[in-house]
Parts: sequence; C-alpha cells; structure tokens
Amino acid sequence: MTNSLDDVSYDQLRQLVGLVDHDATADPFPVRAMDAVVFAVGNATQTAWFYRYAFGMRLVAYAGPETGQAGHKSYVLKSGSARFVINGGVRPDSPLLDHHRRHGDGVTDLALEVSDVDKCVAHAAAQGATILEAPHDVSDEYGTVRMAAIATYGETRHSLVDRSRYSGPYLPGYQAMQDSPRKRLFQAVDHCVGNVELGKMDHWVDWYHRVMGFVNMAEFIGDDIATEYSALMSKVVSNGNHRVKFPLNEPAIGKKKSQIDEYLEFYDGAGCQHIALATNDIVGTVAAMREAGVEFLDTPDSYYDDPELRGRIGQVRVPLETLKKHRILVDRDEDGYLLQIFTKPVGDRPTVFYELIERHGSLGFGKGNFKALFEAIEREQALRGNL
Ligand code: TYF
Ligand code: FE
Repeated sequence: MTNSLDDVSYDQLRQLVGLVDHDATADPFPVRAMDAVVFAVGNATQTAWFYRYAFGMRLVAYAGPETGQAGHKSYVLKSGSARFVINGGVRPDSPLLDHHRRHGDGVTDLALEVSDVDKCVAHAAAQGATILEAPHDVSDEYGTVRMAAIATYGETRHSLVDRSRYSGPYLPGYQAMQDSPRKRLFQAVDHCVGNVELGKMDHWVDWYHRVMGFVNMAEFIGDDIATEYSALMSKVVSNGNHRVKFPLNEPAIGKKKSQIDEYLEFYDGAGCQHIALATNDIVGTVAAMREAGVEFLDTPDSYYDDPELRGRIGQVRVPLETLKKHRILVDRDEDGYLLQIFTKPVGDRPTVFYELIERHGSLGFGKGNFKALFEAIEREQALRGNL
C-alpha cells in the first residue's frame, strides 16, 4: 500500500536534505531515515485538520474508538517522505492527557526507521541507554513490523521501526484513509532540534555519539556567538549520510533571558523545539502557508537592504526582491546556499515551531542568519513578556 504520491527519489533527497556518501556497513546503529514525528496534542482531530489544510499534508491512516482503539485518536499524515502522527486522548485516564497537561502540544517520539531493530537495541543497551520497549513484532494482514523504543532527552523517545516486511498504511491497527489530493508543500523532514537544560548539551551530544553512532556536523553555536546575541549554545549530530540531523540547544547566560529558557519553562523540561521541513519551492510553500493563516517571523527590511548581503550570497535561484517580499532568509557557505524561514510557535505555548528550508548544496543550518533570526525570536519573546 505504498502511495506514489509520497515518492521522493534518492537523488531528490540528496538535494533536499543534503545527503553525503557514507558506508553504513560498519555502523553500530544504522539509521535509514526519520520514520515519523509523533505528537501528543490537546485536540488531535483539529490539529490533523491544521496540518492538512495549512501544511498541505494528506491523511493516510487513522486509529481511534471507531477502529477499536478506545483510549486515543491517532491521525497519520504524509507529505512526500515526511510522516506526522497526531495523537490525542479520548478517555479521561489516557496517559496522553497527562503528557499534554505538563507539556502542552509537543513531540513525544522522533521515530527512526532502522534496518535491524535488535542490533540497534543491543548496541544502545550496551551503551547504557534506557530501553523503553524491547524489540517485538506487531502484525496484521499487511505483514509484520518489528519495533522497539529508547528514551532520549526529557520525555521524548526514539521508536525504532523496521517496516521492511510490512505493506500497510502505517502500523498494525491503523485503517487506511483516502484524502483529497492537495498541493505538496514539503518533501522531507530535514532536521529536528532538541532543547535541553543548561549544561546538558554535551551530555546529549555524547549520548548520540555513543548510543546511535552519530557524528558531529560542522555547524555549532559556541560561547562567542552565545554571549554576542543568541543566549544559546548549539551542536549538531547526524547519522552517517546526514539523512537524520539533530541539532541540540542549551541556554547560555547572555545579555537577555535565553529563548531556550523560555521553552524549558513553558514545555516544563527538555523537548523538541523545531522541525525543519525541506521544500524545493520555498516561495510557493510560504505563500500557500501564509494564505492558510500560518504566521512567520518577520525579518526587518535592513536585512535585505544590507549592501554586504548581495556580495555574500552571490547568485541565488530567487530574486532578492522576492525573498524580501516573503521575508525568506538566505545563507551561503563553501558548499552552496540555502533559503530558510521560521514560523512563530504553532500552539498555545511558546514552544514548538517550524522551519522551511530549501537547500542548494549547503549542508549548514544558516549560520549567517543566526543574528537576524535570534533578534526576530527575541522580539516575539519580548511581546509575550518573557524577555
Ligand atoms: O536548526 C538550526 O540550527 C537553525 C538555527 O533556537 C536555530 O535552524 C538554532 C537555534 C534556535 C533556532 C534556530
Ligand atoms: Fe533549524
């Protein structure tokens, strides 16, 4: 039951998320891709509607009271290779509702597609990771999925999923859904960022090295940038071919209260801060999302009128005037350039937000935009009275 509407070729992915060559045979924990970003929200029915109508995602599967799952509703949405699962409690004793009470709408699981669940869990256990679910099979008429789960920062988990022997729409117990075709606004998850407590960034970077065999990527925000304007420190870990990238932020003592402190306060602990979605037409995507009511951070005219900008970015696919009109940021490094823009937080709490990213060779995260970006984030923080 694979759906051709979701097909994204390897060559497309290479461009979209910036893949590099890597020999996975020696990997202690070979990760293929993100399997899903799983959310717990206060109203899954309406949140699924938001992602369908504002983010252009298609509903592909559902489980809930109508399908024999009494405790909660679960909507599975796709856009290209990206899969979101939106969960909400139905019965008052649902553990999802406890999660929501503490954290608000948030990410519970950054599920990973792996080729050998047992090998990954054995390695993770040997490295001291907390195993939340031992490897086990789940089956229905579409085949068998092998799954396990390990704990990461805060109350977030990584489910490990091998669906190579499964042809159903998501997991056993889910019913396939037909959704009307819609214009696809993004093709893949590019990276998922974690906010962790002060002094914990290096612990989690080391954890991803040891437990999952991840490597450091070049881009990081150190003391220098932190004290200058960002009030945060950041390092990026990724699997060998960069298909899965996890930047990790911690607050830094800067001139102002860190945006990471604001997150930790309102999320009540460490958690997923933003998800970057890869698109090959960021202008079209921003226009469609804005039309649907999604709010983006504003970038001042001075960013575009800076005489140094043109020299720094050189020739890009979209005229600078168009980028200015849509408030899209641009950065270039030795490998190429990228276009990016950030939404405001999408829920009630100042926690989870999205990034749209269009890569043209750059493997970075927009280092040249950090100053403008963090100033824009702090303007919003100040409006909320949290700066
Ligand atoms: O993922 C990144 O590294 C970029 C920049 O709180 C960034 O999107 C880093 C920290 C942050 C917001 C954006
Ligand atoms: Fe990002």
